Amino acid sequence: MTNPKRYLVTAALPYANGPVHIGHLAGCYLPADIYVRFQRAKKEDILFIGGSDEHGVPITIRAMKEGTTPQQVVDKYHALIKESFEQMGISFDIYSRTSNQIHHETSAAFFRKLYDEGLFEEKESEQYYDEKTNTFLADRYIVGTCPVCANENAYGDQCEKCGTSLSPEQLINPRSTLSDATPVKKKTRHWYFPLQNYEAFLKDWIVNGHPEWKNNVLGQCKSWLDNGLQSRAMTRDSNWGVKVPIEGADGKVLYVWFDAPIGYISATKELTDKWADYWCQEDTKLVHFIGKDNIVFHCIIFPAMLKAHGGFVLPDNVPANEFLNIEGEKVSTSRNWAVWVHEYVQDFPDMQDALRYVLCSNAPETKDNDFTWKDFQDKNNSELVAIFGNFVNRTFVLMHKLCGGKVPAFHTDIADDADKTMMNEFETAAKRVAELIEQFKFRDALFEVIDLARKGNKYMQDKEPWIVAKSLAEKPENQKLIDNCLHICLQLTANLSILINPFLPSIAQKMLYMMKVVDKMLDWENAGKAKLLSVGYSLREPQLLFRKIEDTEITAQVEKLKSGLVKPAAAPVAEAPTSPALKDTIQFDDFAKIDLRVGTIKSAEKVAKADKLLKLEIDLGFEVRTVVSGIALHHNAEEIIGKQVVVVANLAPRKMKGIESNGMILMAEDAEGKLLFVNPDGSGKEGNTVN
Ligand code: B3M
Ligand code: ZN
Repeated sequence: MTNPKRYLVTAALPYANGPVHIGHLAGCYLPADIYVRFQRAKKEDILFIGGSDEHGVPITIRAMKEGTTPQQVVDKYHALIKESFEQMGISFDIYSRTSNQIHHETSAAFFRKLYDEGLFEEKESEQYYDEKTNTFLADRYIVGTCPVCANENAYGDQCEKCGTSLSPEQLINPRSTLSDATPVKKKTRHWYFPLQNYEAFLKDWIVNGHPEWKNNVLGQCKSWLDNGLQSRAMTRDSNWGVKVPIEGADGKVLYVWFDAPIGYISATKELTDKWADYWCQEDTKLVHFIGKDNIVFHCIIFPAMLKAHGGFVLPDNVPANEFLNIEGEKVSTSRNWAVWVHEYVQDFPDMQDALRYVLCSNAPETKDNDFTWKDFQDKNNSELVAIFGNFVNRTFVLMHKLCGGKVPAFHTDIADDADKTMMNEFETAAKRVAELIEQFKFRDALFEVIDLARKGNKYMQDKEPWIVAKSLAEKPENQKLIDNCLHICLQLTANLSILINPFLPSIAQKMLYMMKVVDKMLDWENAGKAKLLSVGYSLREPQLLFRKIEDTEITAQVEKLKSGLVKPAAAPVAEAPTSPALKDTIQFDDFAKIDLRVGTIKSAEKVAKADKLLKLEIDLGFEVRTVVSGIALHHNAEEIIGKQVVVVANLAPRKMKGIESNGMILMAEDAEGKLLFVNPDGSGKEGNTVN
């Protein structure tokens, strides 16, 4: 849409059944926020709508498992999520929740209108039911043995071991994940929305109307449309959710994916009386920011609902992102393989912008991407600190040292090509950044900003005002050269603050403070201008914009991630399994450095004042070694004498409780964490290598 009159931007409503992690930020909230901050700087009329999705099965299940009520679950997580967004500078105009009265009314009225117009099909079907907990079971909540590969924990919709698509009927010994009860079939009535009736409209609207949508989004839409759409139940049997507004529909609520997107409308109503201007006028540009798992709901189902209802604008774009993996593995909330936003802000206070930077420059815009702590450190230290921060800092330090703390004049008579080229860059960069943001290419846009700072560094390095300063005694007229260089660097700094503002808003604020200018300077109309700071204006001392991140901080985070990992529970959880967290790959040469030998334990005794330690004498054939080992809680000293072990024989000696330990023994951990001998049959020859 060219020249919309107003913008309405939404970001997916997170389920209030757990905290948000950095994958959520990178996938949806951060790009939405950058887009909105940019449009605000352009003085566009824009609303940014968010809120918690507080209905649906995951929330009732979480409550059942935690022995609390759904209300307690959503209260807790709504507050936590809202705070995390605030701490990360996600600048919603409203962050609402779907449990609000206004949402229940709005979504019920929406449903009722479609119902009154006869747009639903009412159908009876048999569904699985758990008689112990009195709940109808979605396929995901039924597990049993896979008929293909005999995996005992296959889900009712798919076996994740062999990949076969299943229906609950095919499972051998099906059981409910809620209570272990055998599910029974029970009749139930529901209202179905015939999506197939909207297929022609959707095809035309998406395929012909929006060829500019992102490839990943169009691809998913086309595959849904090509496969043919079907009626979808828009109600569920549950007591948690928006009550179905029809007589005799007790115990039934709206399907969570029916009510949740209407939450965008309810939240806008809650925010402003003028909500209908945004939702019902054709010249509104509606943009939904979401993750890729939400594409069908925002591009097919919700638009069909809006079309059926009538009177609402349809989304102009749905710039969905792919997923962000962590240290090479898929995020898994059930395994706790995630970087939680509320923990990040605790561990790195006042560093919201460092994370915003790394997540944006590494955003999964076109394909899944990986977040690693090492990369976080590298990007922070070598881009933010070394390029952007360094440029601004040097500019301020030199301006105080060589220009009396004031913006020096620009002497056109001696301006050279380098000066002119640099100044032209302001405008070029500003244009490019704007274009890229409009196209939802936030990574590229951010790269342009950093690149401009990089050019600033190069320009200053070439001009060397600190060297020129040494010639002043002989050639006082050289001050003009210094003035020109720092004048340009300062104007560039002002430009950088405008360009970085949508991405790193708190850094932009710090820069404003240093330049002693007000917010107004950040208006996008100023971007690209060569004269933003007035000559003679005195500026503050530089402040450090970024700080370096130390190796120890990174190691601590990696440790935390790995040690917080929850081992898979006996009962399966409704999430795709992932491979275990392995240490970094090593090369064969690294492995070959370790000398492993067979040894026999000759004696063992407890180490005084150390519960866990045993002092072992181990016969390696060629010598007897003393090794101190932390296995005392697992094995009695007497019982292990004569046992064979694998010894790391070339480990550097280490003192433990005053005893020098010369090596280490290898043990295996069982399911309960007990340490077992790895070489139980005892037929090895002492001193032999282990390969
Ligand atoms: N709560 C799913 C999710 O968090 C869902 C989004 C609703 S957007 C209307 O991925
Ligand atoms: Zn299987």
